[in-house]
Amino acid sequence: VSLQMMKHAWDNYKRYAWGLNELKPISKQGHSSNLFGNIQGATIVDALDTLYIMEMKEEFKEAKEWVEKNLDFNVNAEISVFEVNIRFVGGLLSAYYLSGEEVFRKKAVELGEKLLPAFNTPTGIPWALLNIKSGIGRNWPWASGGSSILAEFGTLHLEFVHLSHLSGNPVFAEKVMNIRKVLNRLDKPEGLYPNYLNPSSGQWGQHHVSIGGLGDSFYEYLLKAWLMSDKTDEEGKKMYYDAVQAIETHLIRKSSGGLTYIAEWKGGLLEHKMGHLTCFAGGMFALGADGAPNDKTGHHIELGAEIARTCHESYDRTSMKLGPEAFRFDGGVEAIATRQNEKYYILRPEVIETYMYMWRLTHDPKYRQWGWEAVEALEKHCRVDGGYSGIRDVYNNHESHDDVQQSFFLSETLKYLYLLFSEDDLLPFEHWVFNTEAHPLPVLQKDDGNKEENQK
Ligand code: DMJ
Repeated sequence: VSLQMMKHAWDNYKRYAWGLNELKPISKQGHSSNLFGNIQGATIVDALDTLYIMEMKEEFKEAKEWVEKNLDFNVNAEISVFEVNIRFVGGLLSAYYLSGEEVFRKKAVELGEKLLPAFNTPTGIPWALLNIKSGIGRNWPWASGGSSILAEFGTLHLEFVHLSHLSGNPVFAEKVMNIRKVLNRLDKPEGLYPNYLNPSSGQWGQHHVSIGGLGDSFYEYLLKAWLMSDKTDEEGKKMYYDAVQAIETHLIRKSSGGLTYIAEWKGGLLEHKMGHLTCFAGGMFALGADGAPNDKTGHHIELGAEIARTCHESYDRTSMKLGPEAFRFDGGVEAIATRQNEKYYILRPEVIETYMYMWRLTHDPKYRQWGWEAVEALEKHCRVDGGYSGIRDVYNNHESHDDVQQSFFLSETLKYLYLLFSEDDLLPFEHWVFNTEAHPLPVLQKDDGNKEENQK
């Protein structure tokens, strides 16, 4: 089924928005997001590995030809360093590792080089935004005191390690190792990482802590850096398990109805709200369970299972059976959105992602059932003639479509659904880690370096 969904999403993108970043499935035209500046083709690059894994060979071929002929980084464009890294660099790296086609490696390294000027700050903590022609960077105007964002500068590690591996140029890995060094020198309030860090002063901005938006994938990349290093990156490992410990103590709570959730922390006060983005953490806890110190393996799996259940409840308590952007545990509600501007669903993957990890790690059939409920809801409410669209209010009985088919719907949501219903030996976790946009990157085997040494 996810294959047919992919076909519908892809065919319509091709018909109405080919070469542009995303599709507007209701108005049947291209959608340009300023996250990618003038770089074009986000959906194509994000979808490459999904097409490959689903064995959609014709489509993969036409996507590859587009990349060869049209993917151009010599544009005068201000881009989001984070978004371009996770979607374009990540997408190209995966396409290369899966297919072995040189063009993807070349483009990934070329783009990586374009991103390097973002690190030209007093601390080496990169800017959020970069003009890839002039090399001038800056931060989001809304970010606390000119800060860079934890989930943005903390979500470069996996891709940059692979860029060094594939190019032979150590500079990429050096840049991301330095980010860790800066973080490790800083005092952390209660062992937590604030979402804001000023790249000039090297000081934290506002003490807001979140495992959802602005924080999320920083934690994910600590764990995955360790896994991707064939469990040799002890620093990443320690930072991950220490962070989880602090998160458990200060952020994880249980509602009176028995639902475990991850709250947000604002200068010591809890906001009892959980974002859809935060739901990825169920899968993360389960994925990290195996390496948990002090006999905590079972506990981390259990934590993953509880987050999965809470996030399923957030879906189940809506009329459309699709989850809201954020849900609350206060004012007498549990796992329900109370504010109008938190009731939307934009085809995000995190809940299905967690079902996929929980399925692979426990084989409890309920995760496939929950995934199937999501498929039915997507087909009923998000599928339109011209592709798939987000929904403005999941508590309403009538769809109001937002008219955007997000590129991550093809790279993540549909890929995780496909994996949820596939055998475990498709992209097995021993050999692959998924970047935060669901692009699989191979584990770098311990003895690889030696092999190369030996060959010299
Ligand atoms: C994706 O780009 C990535 O999953 C990112 O980590 C968070 N936001 C979207 C999906 O919701």
